[in-house]
Amino acid sequence: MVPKVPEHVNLNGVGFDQFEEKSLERTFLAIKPDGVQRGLVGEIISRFEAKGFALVGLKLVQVSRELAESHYDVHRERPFFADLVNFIISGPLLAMVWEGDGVIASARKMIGATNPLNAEPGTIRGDFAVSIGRNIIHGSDAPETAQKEISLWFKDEELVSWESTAKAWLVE
Ligand code: RTP
Ligand code: MG
Repeated sequence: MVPKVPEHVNLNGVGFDQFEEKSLERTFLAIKPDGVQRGLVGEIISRFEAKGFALVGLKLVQVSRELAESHYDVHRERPFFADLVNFIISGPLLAMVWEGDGVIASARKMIGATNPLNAEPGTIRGDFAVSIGRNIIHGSDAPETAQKEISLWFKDEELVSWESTAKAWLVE
């Protein structure tokens, strides 16, 4: 089922052509338990705010095993799956939805390579992490996964549609 989203959000064609306004994307980002424990929540949120994206959903979650397994279902058969799930449920995680033009790909760039030792300086993983199993943050990797992950982690009523007064200074 397609989740309810505001009319200006691009659902990969669903409802999009009815609107002349340029479409916005949404992505699911999560500060993993290592990022929360290390006190990096403010630093990470600041980066996406300063870039010009809008926060539309935010909650601190003690993740259940079921939710962690469902989120990383694509990796279920991989050797690191059990460790990954145990890590994700090991402490609070900050679940977020961010909105903006091109936010899905841009957030992945800002996050950096999966292995932090290969992540460029200036990226979140490049600046704050050294280990693939403790890489601080998750970001949806494509429009389809973004939509799936947003509806897995958030109820419709937990997302807030709003337009920043700074928008006129961000977008031509
Ligand atoms: P994420 O889903 O967490 O945003 O990370 P990603 O897209 O950059 O990487 P992905 O391939 O989806 O892997 C998910 C998470 O699994 C852990 N991993 N460990 N030991 C390993 O070889 C290995 N490979 C992946 C990482 O924590 C990665 O973020
Ligand atoms: Mg991934």
